[in-house]
Amino acid sequence: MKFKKFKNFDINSDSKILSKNWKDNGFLILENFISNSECKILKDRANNLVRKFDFSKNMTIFNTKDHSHSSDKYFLDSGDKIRFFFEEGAIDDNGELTVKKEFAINKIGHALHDLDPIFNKFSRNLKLHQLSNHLGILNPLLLQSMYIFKQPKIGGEVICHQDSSFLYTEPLSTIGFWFAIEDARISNGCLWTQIGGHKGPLRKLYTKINNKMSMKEIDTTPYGKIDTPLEVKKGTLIVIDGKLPHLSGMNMSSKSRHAYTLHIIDGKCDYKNTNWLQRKKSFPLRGFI
Ligand SMILES: O=C(O)CCC(=O)C(=O)O
Repeated sequence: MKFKKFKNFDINSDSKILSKNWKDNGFLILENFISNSECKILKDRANNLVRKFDFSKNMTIFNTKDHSHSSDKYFLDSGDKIRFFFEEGAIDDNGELTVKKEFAINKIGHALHDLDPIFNKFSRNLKLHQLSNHLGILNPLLLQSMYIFKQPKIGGEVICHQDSSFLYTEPLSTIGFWFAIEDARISNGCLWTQIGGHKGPLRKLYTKINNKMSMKEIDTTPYGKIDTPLEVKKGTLIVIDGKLPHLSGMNMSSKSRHAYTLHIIDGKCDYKNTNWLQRKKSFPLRGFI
């Protein structure tokens, strides 16, 4: 099945077709949303943060298959911090790195947008504010950011999920902004989805039970066929409905696949205190402007 790639998106002239694509498909592909120089600025910054990171104190692996990070304080407290998570394949049985440090990190999360001046400047963007309003989020709040490396040869698989399972509001309001900082192809682990898959129910809830995070099944409807690769050029923004099932495969190629993601919620909705990501009262969520 085909979907539209907006070439040089303009919210005013594209407004109707944008709404139709969003409603029908559950995602939008906006090519050239950011420039090559913006991609370079973010990439250089992320690489610099990794260079300065002292990993001798913590080596938490990010793994979406068994959620081994779920019991890890370093992960659970990272919602309002800048923290570093390793690729599973980057650490051997003796706890030693199998690759150089700059090729070992799976992602940096989860408050780059508030704590790092470069990511803050990039994320607080009027175009994203207008787009969020257009998609029905009238009071957008920036909740979570991640710089994802999908490293060559060892870039970990992200299994099929819906973002609202992890960032749950009542009513549902989560939207993901996924910026390709490098070209994303099938070979280096691009996103895959089911067109229109957001029309199904929310299947799972990653929620606090007895003070521990657990994945609870709330609807047994199986996911549809995740048969659509979203191959995109660097500079493309993919906008993802919180209920759209999506995944990315392992990166076995020699090319990395960097992406920056930002997740927003509507401030009018109830963000649950059973979600894993919690912020201190003294560090409230803020909008784009
Ligand atoms: O970039 C990836 O490989 C997966 C990202 C993702 O699924 C997400 O941010 O929800």
